[in-house]
Amino acid sequence: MPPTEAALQASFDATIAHHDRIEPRDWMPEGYRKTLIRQIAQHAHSEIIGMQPEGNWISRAPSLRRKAILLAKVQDEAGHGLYLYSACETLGVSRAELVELLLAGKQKYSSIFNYPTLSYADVGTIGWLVDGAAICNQVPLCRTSYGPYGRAMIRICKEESFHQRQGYELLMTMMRGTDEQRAMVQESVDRFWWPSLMMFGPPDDASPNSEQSMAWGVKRNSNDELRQKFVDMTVPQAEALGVTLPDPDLRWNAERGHHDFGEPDWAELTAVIRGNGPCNAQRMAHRRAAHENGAWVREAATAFAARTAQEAQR
Ligand code: FAQ
Repeated sequence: MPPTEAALQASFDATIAHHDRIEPRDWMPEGYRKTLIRQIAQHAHSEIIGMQPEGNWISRAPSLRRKAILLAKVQDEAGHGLYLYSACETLGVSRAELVELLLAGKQKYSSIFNYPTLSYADVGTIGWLVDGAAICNQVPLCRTSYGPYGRAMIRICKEESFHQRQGYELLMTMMRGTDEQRAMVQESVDRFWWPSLMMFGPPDDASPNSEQSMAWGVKRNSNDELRQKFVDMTVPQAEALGVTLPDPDLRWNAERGHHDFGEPDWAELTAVIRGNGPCNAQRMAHRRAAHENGAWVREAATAFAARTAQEAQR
């Protein structure tokens, strides 16, 4: 006799309670599957759309060395997108369907990639702050309860750490340069600081998904916990760099053992998530055009795979 739904649920609950992993072959509640598809797809889309702001500077990198580094980083982001789409496919949804949902505006990508990159210092700031925030958020996801997602995150986090260091090294080099270069770095940090804090999502009391996602072990920490961790990690790095973080309320609180900091503009985050950020329309138009221009590659690859399979059968 097949196990009852109650028995399957009990076995799922026990796996979660033991911090063991749920694997694709295991029974899982529909809500758990949907939450994972939502979060992993959003993450995958973020990696692919996230190639655009930095990709903007590949043809204008200041030296061959910087160009090679930037090309490698942007290629890594494409790779992260692919690992994540693959992890998502284990939940019974195809990559083609996920891309359609993104293009139809039914799935999201990270707010941070809707801000423009106005100078080469932004390449460094994205590495330092945006990859830094991504690492804070993603290291705990290596222990997420869904096996394929956690395993993809382990590999991604290793590469993200390298990305963060390349950004910091670029900014450090600029800070050791001319007054003009130092001003470029400060101006870039001023623009990216608050949007980086918004990457962690709305505050906990306005985060509809956190409670259930944490109960299922999909998320291991709340949005505010991770935001605090990021601020505490970044302040000493800013001091070492010699840049100011644009928050008059930022100070060490000895009692809490953490930095206090100002409130991000949550209305801005809502507007950006709803599609009204500075670059939303541009990012989606570019993604749509890339998808359409790539149609012949997908067709050719599919035809080649079918022919190879036929030949193998013969
Ligand atoms: N942007 O209830 P919550 C990278 C949405 S790193 C857009 O708190 P949740 C690396 C949220 O989806 C960036 N939407 O949601 C890189 C939900 O809407 P929904 C990607 C946001 O899921 C670096 C609603 O608001 N990282 O790409 C944002 O529990 C450099 C309510 O929010 C990940 O995706 C936002 N910032 O927590 C690449 C990490 N925040 O779906 C290139 C994995 C919230 O119900 C260059 N994801 N929303 O319609 C997560 O950890 C979580 O999904 C959160 C949101 C923390 C982002």
